[in-house]
Amino acid sequence: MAIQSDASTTLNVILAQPRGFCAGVVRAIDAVEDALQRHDAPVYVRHEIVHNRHVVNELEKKGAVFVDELSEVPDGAVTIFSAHGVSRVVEREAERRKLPVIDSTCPLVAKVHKQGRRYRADGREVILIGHAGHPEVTGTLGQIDGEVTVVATVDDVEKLPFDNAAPLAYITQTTLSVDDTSTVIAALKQRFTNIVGPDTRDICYATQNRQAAVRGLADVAEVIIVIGASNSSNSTRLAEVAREAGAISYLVPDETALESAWFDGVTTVGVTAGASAPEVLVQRVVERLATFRPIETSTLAGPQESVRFAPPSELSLA
Ligand code: 0CN
Ligand code: SF4
Repeated sequence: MAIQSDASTTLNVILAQPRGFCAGVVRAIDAVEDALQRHDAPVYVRHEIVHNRHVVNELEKKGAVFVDELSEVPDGAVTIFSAHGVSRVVEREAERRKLPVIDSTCPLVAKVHKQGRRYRADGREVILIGHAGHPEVTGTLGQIDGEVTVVATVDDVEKLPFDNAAPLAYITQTTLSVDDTSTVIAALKQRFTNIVGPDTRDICYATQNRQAAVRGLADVAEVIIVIGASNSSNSTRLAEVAREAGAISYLVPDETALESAWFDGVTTVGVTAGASAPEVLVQRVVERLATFRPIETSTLAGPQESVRFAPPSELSLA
């Protein structure tokens, strides 16, 4: 029988460390802010600069215009590529139109592009572990000559058409579940004798650290709130990792999505945020929790991140 906590029972709220913005997100948002300082509004951003409506809305208020395709950008307008990266086709189209581009592709995504091109130059077929249709995956596919095959699951690996001894290489999306990816890599290595790849090191430091932190949170909290957008790969993975670690988890865009019934009979709730979710939303979630029950807040000890990236070269020159 569920224990009914009355409205006066204290709810322990434990925040994950690290959580929220990563270095690539800070760099991309700063690039839009910086472009708005240097140029007359509007500046155009291809795709959401990062996958978060709150971030996008704030930048829109300051004069950024978000578009899906370059064809929506007027001639001559400052054009910013999002943190997720773009294909060579998009880059070439911007060059052809002589658009002044600021490329905010995260350096860790660009590193995967380079690695994929290197494997291809070595004469290997390239396999990309990731989710088809995600903009980072679309961009990475379009950065490597020839066909790149996308796999997401062990089932996909079993269906691959290559010979067992074919020269293959794999690369991965930066925001995958470390555990799921290890399983897919093990299946690739078991089936193919001549395959090379970076193990799970293409999964970026921010993704790995936030997943480790949410696993720690699941040891002490029955319910975990992950703040992030449903189209955010790294945030979605955090909610999955929390669930796999035994907690009940909810992915919420902000505090308005919280329901008081989620916390009935619960003594400890964990709160974390995806790499694209601003800290202000964490504060708002905590404040909303305090309207349901008296709360006591603490932070689970975890590593401090010190990664910082230099701005896109187009901005560091001026
Ligand atoms: O949520 P994001 O904008 O992107 P994904 O997790 O969906 O890839 O976070 C920034 C990560 C990057 C690139
Ligand atoms: Fe870069 Fe990782 Fe942040 Fe994506 S989540 S922007 S790859 S640091």
